[in-house]
Amino acid sequence: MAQTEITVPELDAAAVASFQQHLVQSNRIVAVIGAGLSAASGLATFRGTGGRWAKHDVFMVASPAGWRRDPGLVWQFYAERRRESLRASPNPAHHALAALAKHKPGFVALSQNVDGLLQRAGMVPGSGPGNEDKQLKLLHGNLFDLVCEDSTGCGYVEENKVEEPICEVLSEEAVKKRALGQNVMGMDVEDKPPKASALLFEAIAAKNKKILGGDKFTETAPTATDGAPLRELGEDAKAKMPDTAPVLHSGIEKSELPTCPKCKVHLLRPRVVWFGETLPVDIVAEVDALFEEDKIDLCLVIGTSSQVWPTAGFCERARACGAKVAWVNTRAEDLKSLRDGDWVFLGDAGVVLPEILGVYGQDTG
Ligand code: BV8
Repeated sequence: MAQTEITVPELDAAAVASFQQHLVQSNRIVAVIGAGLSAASGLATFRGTGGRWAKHDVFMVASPAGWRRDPGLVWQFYAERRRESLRASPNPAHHALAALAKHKPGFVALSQNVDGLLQRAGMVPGSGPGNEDKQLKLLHGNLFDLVCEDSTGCGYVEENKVEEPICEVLSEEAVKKRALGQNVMGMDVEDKPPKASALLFEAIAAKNKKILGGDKFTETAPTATDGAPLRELGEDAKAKMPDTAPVLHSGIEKSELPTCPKCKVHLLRPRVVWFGETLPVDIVAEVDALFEEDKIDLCLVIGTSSQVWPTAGFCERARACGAKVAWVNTRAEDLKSLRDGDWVFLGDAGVVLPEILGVYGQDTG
């Protein structure tokens, strides 16, 4: 996947100099990382223009309710992201952070990203007994780890499963043919692939809002008309859209999805943290311990809209430990808890990070 080149305005030399002066003296450094770190690798973020949540109802593909309702749709969403991430390469920002980890043993990266790119740049993830000192904490999990959906009764885990496809129905061809969630229950995909439209996704969201209130998504049994065949919806169809738009279904049966090889009963799912699920307990404990330390010298907030909790609160927790804060983002409006004295470096992380980290962002060889 081509790396996207984004030109950035010149950084303020005085700001860079004062940041680097602080960096030299910093031992305990925390980075709070979001999808913007991987943008230069060609991976979509979540909430920006063209972001993932513009195309998918987040609660249909990244929540336990969405999984219970249609695990095939959830798997289609993650199968696509696995392929995109495997095709992408770490960009200079990933490499700069991996180099910083070698120069500064007190550096720890708290990443919301599940794309595996920091690992491929050389950072070693880990948490829990014997791994407390690992410098990469995967707050929201990893696309390439699979777990049994029965995490308590079975608990099967398969790490770094990069083989593609995971199963026939999730192959690129099969997913394209089923056009991610655009199939309607009972429709024979083979000869009549339906053509849903953005209008339909809007109608679905409107329906969810009408039924459920707000934008929370919980299971809704499909109504009788939900299976109604999709019609090619032209512009003038807006007015005629039925008030009960068909509920989208992947059309994938559970039997077609990967089954846990240990219990042979439940499905395998991606080991990622969905909305409404807690972050991995080991990581929560280590993050709490980190923010109970008496001194954090520097907090880098990189490529995140700081909208997802509890990660969105980490910057303030670092400040409470004495940290000075540096922001790296393309959008000033996303610097949620900016304070006087913070460093603000607006631009593509792929360009800015190597520049501000200087020698600390260069490999020790
Ligand atoms: C939980 C799955 C508790 C993996 C994701 C208060 C406290 C606790 C919870 C909550 C709370 N309030 C609300 C909640 C619930 C919820 C939440 O936060 N909701 C939000 C939306 C209000 N939180 C949870 O459910 C969390 N669980 O707290 O458990 C609990 C306790 C008891 C019982 C049950 C639960 C779980 C959160 C994890 C959700 N899973 N994804 C996946 O599919 O990837 S979240 C999703 O958002 C991704 O993981 C993503 O990483 C994360 C954050 O998004 P960002 O990375 O910031 O991406 P975004 O697109 O938003 O922004 C990109 C930024 O980059 C932008 O600023 C852009 O300007 C910038 N940028 C773009 N290009 C570049 C760039 N910057 C630099 N260079 C560039 N080139």
